[in-house]
Amino acid sequence: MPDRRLEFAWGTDTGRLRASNEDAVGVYPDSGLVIVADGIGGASAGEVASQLAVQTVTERFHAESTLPSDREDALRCAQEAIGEANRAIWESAQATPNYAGMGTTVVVGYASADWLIFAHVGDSRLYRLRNDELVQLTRDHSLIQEVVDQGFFPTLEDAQRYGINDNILTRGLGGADPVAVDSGEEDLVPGDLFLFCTDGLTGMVTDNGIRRMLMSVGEDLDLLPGSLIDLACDGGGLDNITVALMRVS
Ligand SMILES: [Mn+2]
Repeated sequence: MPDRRLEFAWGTDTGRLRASNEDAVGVYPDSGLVIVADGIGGASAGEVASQLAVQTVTERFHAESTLPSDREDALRCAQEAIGEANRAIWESAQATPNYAGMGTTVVVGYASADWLIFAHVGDSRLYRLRNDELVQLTRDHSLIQEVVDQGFFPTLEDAQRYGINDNILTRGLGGADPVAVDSGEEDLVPGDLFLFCTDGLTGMVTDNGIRRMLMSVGEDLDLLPGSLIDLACDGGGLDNITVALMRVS
């Protein structure tokens, strides 16, 4: 295994309002794999869906004796893994009446020494902080994002202020049909800090608030997940909060 020069830290929290945590997170520092999912569904179904997504993607990446070694293979692996997770959730929902209608978002990242590929469905996000500039690398599959894309509001925050519901997904895992997966890739630069997160963070904290918190990180990356979760709780903590960080050192 080459020296990846990558550090990871992560955390998940129920927040202040919800009775249970339906987010799920899987981080595998030795593999360079990060998975964050935000489940939807009654009873404990959302929890089942998000955990099934993390488990299926984890198993798909570790199924071969070697991990994907180039971007093309890695992107294909991530897309196939998300497709398999979509089917696994749908099949589980068909088999168990309590799980009917369950679904989940997912955002997957897989990094080698020099690059990161990512793939996602839903409104869980990936951000990159580079030179103190925060860029959202994923585009939400949500109603409010579509309203912004159609030009009704300049930003998500404007649409939110106007009262557009920010909880309606236009795409998620758990449907009968193949799911369309969006993906991308990044060249890694020393100092880059990547944040994978659920909407329990981004619904409670502005991008600028996230940027300032990421910029405040010192040597100890392990402190950052708790600080981001505290920030989301201070902002209301109305939803489950999950964050996973990857730093290129
Ligand atoms: Mn959520």
